[in-house]
Amino acid sequence: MTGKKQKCIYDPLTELISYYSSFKTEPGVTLTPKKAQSAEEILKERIINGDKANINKDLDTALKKFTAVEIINNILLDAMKEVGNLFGSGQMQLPFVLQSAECMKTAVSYLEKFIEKNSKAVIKGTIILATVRGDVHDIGKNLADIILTNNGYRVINLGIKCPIEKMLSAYEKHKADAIGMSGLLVKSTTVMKDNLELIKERKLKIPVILGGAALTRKFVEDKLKPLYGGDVYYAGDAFDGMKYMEMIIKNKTEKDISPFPTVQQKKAATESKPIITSGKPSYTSYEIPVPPFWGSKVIESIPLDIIFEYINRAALFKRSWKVRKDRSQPDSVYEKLLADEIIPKFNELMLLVKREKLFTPKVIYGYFPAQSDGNDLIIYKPKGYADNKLHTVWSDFVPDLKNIEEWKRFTFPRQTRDKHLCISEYFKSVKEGITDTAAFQIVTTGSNAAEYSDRLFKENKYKDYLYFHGFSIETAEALAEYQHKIIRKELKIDSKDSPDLKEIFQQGYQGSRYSFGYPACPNLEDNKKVFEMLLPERIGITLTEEFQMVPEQTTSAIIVYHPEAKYFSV
Ligand code: B1M
Repeated sequence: MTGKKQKCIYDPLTELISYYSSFKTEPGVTLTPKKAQSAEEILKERIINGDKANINKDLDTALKKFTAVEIINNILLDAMKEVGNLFGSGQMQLPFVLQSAECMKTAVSYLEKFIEKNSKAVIKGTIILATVRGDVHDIGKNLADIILTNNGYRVINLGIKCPIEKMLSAYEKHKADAIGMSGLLVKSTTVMKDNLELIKERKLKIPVILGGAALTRKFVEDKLKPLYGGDVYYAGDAFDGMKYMEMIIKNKTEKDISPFPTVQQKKAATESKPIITSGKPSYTSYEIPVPPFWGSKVIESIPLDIIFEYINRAALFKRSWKVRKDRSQPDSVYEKLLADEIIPKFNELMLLVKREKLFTPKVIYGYFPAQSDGNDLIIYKPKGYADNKLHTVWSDFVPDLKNIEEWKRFTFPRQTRDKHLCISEYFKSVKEGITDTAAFQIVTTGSNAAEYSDRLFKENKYKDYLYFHGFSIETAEALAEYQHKIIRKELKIDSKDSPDLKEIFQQGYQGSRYSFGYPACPNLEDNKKVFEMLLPERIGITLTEEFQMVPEQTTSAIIVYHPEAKYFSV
């Protein structure tokens, strides 16, 4: 021994890591050893696998052979195209698409400093993207942004609640190629229609891509396209958005090639006249439950572990994270994906949220004397009560017809088909001369969740953004489910609860929870009355001018205990 430290040339740990790094490690994919690869192949594979760790090293190697622009255009974008194909054919799930996009973002950010000034070769086109006026939903728009940005497009993301004037001036300022409008509310489809009319009125020829849950391809093609006259496309998902962006850019150079055959304007279906017959169900006898208190109260300390139990995992995985079983693959592939990635992510999020205090669950709920009057539901308050006492528990109050007065009146729509159902029918009527019990609730996971979610998006942590956002909204839903359970318990009707949580998610209990804006009570404006009754500002919830609640992870509902009350749509 010389005393001089020898440089270790064989490090077993490094050897082990490098051995395993030569295997694909994506869940559900068979491990195959690599053959010798070129710099291009390595980069492509990294993008497809979403493997961004130390990607700079491989980019440096590639930079010896290609310019930064060539790497982006010919290697990275090509790999992203492959990612799109894998997604389209059901072989890649959304979280992994976002992981690839994240890797792309890292690579492009690194290459930016090597791109010569004035070189615009990497921008395929520019789109102005926004959620329309009155709508606060941004996850769909942001996913479209991520996919477009990381496939070579410049996206000017104007955020939520965006007026058309702002979109138009951004379109002009950035010399954009198209406008993308997003929106989840039914109302947003009307706003989109108004926006298109305004663009037409101004004789501007702007290609428009529309997306969001309330839209259908049929509506866009049959109603909006003929009205607009110009290019307007329906994007069912983020990749659809990109497909149409490609078409728009292509059309710019090859004029007169319409991506769609001319849409025949169809005659509007003759509207069936509503038949106003009573949908009163033939009730089996039941007792009107007496609540433990009248008025409303705030609950602020709900253990997160209890709420997490009520998360509908199937909805979280499929609806929010878009992780779905692909029929062309054996079940074992999906099960492996769940075991290797999805369940661990779910467990990790529960720990993260608790550790970082990202959710502050709060509830306001209450019980109110009520009676139906045709399609109306009247909510009563104690006669002569001072306003400042209304938003509390009404101690020593026992309602009878003499000591109550009308406070709020909801007018619920009635089905014009099937059983002609209407929510009001589930309550004793004014004619019957008996007061009934109605429960209302507003729950939230708090504002930290929305802030944290925004941060992840802004920091380009796309995959984490999708996971966290989905987890936060499904937790809000879980809290609503949990609070509904408490109400059933307090009304002593929980003996009908299914012991199986999966059945609880399918209304395996007595009664129903109807959220305002959903198909049985589609009028979002009713949220205003619920706010006046429960005063959720007390727990930091506010209502926008379009009757949406802030924070985003909030829901409101009326709880109907009637044994025959179940979901229906009008
Ligand atoms: Co509620 N909600 N919700 N909700 N929610 C909807 C939106 C609703 C349509 C359900 C229904 O009635 N069937 C309905 C609105 C109906 C209306 O307008 N009247 C509704 C309602 C009423 C409500 C509440 C008012 C209920 C209540 O509490 N009273 C309430 C409001 C909350 C508030 O005000 N803060 C509420 C609450 C909630 C939760 C919190 C529980 C949760 C989260 C909501 C959220 O995302 N912030 C929730 C959820 C999960 C839904 C559904 C089920 C799913 C929404 C979602 O996250 N989709 C939704 C019904 C549905 O969509 N089926 C519903 C995933 C998202 C990634 O998809 O945004 O469509 P999306 O984007 C896609 C594509 O559309 C496309 O690409 C995206 C990625 O694939 N795309 C584009 C979108 N924009 C694009 C632009 C492009 C290209 C592609 O340009 C290039």
